[in-house]
Amino acid sequence: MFGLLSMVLAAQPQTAETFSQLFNLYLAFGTAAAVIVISLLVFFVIRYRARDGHDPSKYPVPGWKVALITAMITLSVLVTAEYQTIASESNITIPNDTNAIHIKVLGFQWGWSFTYPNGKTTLNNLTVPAGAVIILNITSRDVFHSFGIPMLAEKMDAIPGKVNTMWFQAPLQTGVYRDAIRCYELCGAGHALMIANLTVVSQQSWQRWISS
Ligand SMILES: [Cu+2]
Repeated sequence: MFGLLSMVLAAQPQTAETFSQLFNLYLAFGTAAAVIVISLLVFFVIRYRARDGHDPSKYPVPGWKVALITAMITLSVLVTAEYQTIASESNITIPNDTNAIHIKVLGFQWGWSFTYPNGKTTLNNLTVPAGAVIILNITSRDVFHSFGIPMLAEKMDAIPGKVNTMWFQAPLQTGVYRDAIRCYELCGAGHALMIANLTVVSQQSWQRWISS
């Protein structure tokens, strides 16, 4: 478990890094908002609690200045978050890389089959060379499935009659990432067992593996 975790952390590719950065940005905004709102709530509850000799109608009502400051803070937070999100778009766009390896992914009840450029096919195991750009063309043989690699923060629908494309950069750390791939669309009795390994090999081993 910890072995896998340290492998994943050591080999975070660009796309996964982008998503974790965005996640941390939104988490920071969310935490700040929660701290401010809850602190004010507690402060107001204590400050303006019902007491003998206090007339609630005598307290001042916040004016347009408070409304303006609130609007400006909200706007700048939204602009920052949106800017970061849009700036990450280039990491999601399929790269125009001539060395990219195109692999066909077929989901079925219940498993995943992978077909490599030379026609070689594997079942429930996706083997890729370390660091390479991998372009997946994902479809389904029967019902709706969803192909996901959570450690790379990636997911794509597998729909019969339609090919969806997704890409990732293979981790730099070689090894077998057990159960790294799973189905994210409830697709029948065997859905929970629709799991595959991601195997990352060195460039030399890849040449040997693909031609065997
Ligand atoms: Cu499925």
